[in-house]
Amino acid sequence: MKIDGVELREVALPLVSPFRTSLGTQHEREALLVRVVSGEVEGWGECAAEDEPTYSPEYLAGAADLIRRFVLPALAPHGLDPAAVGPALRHLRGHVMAKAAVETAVLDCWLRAHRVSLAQHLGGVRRRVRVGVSVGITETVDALLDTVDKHLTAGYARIKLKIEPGWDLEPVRAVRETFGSGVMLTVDANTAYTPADLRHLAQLDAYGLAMIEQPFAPGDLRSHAALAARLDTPVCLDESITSARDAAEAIRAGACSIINIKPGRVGGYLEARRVHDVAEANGVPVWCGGMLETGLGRAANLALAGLPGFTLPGDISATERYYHRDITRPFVLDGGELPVPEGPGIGVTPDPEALKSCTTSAEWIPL
Ligand code: OSB
Ligand code: MG
Repeated sequence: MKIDGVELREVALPLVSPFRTSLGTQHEREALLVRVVSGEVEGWGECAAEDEPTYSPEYLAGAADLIRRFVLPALAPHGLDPAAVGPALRHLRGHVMAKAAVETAVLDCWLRAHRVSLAQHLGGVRRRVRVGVSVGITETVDALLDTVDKHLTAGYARIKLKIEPGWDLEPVRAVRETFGSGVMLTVDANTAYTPADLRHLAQLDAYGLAMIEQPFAPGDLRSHAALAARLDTPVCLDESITSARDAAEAIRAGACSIINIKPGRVGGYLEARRVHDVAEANGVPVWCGGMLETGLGRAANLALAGLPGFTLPGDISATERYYHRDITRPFVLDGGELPVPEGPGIGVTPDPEALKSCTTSAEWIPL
């Protein structure tokens, strides 16, 4: 089968409420969608890159440029073959999120043509997955307690608090004291600390956290290992892990005992499965991270989260936590779980009206 062409579409979806992390505040999610067309079949991939290169070195306009200029020409000779995408793009250094978006669209199209779901293809074993919610930094501790209360009432299986220097011990203690020891609570610093903060971070051990996520710079495995040696609280890596090889290295270095797997950050769902396999072989639990995805990315993440090693609740929240109006059917929380889509490919498609109303640009590139 041949790829007829690829559409690059940029969308902008206002968030239900602003999302503040140590990296900045987001009011809307701008996203790049890739649509691959092959005959009567099409497939979708959502690029995890954000509008600014703060979480990752990639950014939306850069990803679109890379896809246009280098990815599609390299892909053209291969036809519709998901297994060929990785090898065909290996000579392009980095840009894992841009590559992942294209590979996902090719994979979705190919799976739809073969009437196989992404969950089946990846080796999923669950029809429903437990999910958590990532709670941004708020103006006051009271506002944080209100937000957490709302999410616990909704039934989320885990609460993750974003932290940064000046917003860590106090909010964590307040949440723990207010909601009790039964709540699975974690923190995520998005690299906001330095090795000099080790003693300060060690005080988090008092609050029974299920993990501390990425306190230090992506390349600083040594400080993560030093923290892991000092704390009872497990250390989880996010930004540091961009491949299965990174995962093996981080585990060997003692830098983490849990891994957050984001398919975009590791170059796609096929590499995400390899990260999962490496972690599983080493007894390291994993969970599926989020990038404030639209329903397209969320559907695919749910398929991944059904793999056996995903034993911790992921950052895959219900649609209403992110958007008033998503581009796909909404995902609704049920007993702290979301259903893994069952249809062919990623199992969802955009609603044409909703898609149109949030589109800021669209470009058709014949192959
Ligand atoms: O570090 O996990 C992160 C969102 C954007 C960039 C980085 C992160 C996040 C989140 C949100 O925590 C998770 C979600 O999509 O619900
Ligand atoms: Mg994170």
